[in-house]
Amino acid sequence: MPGAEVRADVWISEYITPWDIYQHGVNRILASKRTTFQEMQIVETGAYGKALVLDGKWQSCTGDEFLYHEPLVHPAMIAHGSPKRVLILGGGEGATAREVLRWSCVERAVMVDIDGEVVAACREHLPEMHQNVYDDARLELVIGDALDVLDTTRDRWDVVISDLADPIEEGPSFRLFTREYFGQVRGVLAPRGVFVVQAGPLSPPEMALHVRLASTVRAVFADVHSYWSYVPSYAAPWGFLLTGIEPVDVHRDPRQIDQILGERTRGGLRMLDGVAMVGMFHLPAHIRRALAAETQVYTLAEPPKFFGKGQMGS
Ligand code: SPD
Repeated sequence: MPGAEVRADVWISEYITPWDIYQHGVNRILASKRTTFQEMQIVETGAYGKALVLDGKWQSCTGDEFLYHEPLVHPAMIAHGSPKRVLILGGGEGATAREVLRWSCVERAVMVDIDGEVVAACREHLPEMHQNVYDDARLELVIGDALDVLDTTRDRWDVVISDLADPIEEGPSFRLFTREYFGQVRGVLAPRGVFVVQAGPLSPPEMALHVRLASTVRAVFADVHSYWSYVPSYAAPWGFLLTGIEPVDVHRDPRQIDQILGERTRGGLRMLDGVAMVGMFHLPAHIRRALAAETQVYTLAEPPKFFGKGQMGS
């Protein structure tokens, strides 16, 4: 590569499509193991800080995780207004729980992650992400299957957040991107309950997953909104789906959003305020058209098969 100064000896290579690779140069490997459920690495990269990688797929990193976790959490919390009970499905890094517990109205948050080894490794190596959120008495950590918790919980939740690893065929999460799963979530929501899903990339070659997930959520909920945030280490703008038992008002006055955040959170947000949030819900025309045209619904019989491969090497 003439003129380029390449600094790393070890690289995480994430295949974004069968023809596109995003390589992150690694300075240090902090943890690397096969857990009961998946391959896990926690690495320190040169450009984006420390990152969690599962089955070769980049999850989040200290360098830009705020561009993912703030948009994942706060629009749903704002849509509800004063959530007291919040259920987090996934979220092993602890950063989703960190954002939830910024809200002073939250009395109880339960985080359910299937992989205790990943949660333990993140607690050890990624304090920048969890910021000791596990010391907050409002948070309960459950190591278990989200589907079992949805089957057995007697609570009714004001906000449910689906922060799962992308639905690659070999991974543990693809069943949780289906109509059956979204139906189970609906069953545990409180009467004004709100649901948000991390819902895949919105780059032109990859956006089919998102638009089909939107169609799948529409099979269960009446009023579904897509929005996005650009997360540079994901190599694509990232999509989310927001819905609820009642219609969700996403086109608010930015000043009203700032007022809610000012009154009900302890602050500290880096990217999300009223202006930024309103912007996230204004998607370009080609995406809006694709969303309107899609009819495919993911089911347990026909689940999503997201492309996902990666490796670490010299
Ligand atoms: N916390 C789960 C987020 C999953 C995001 N996947 C990013 C993949 C980037 N190519």
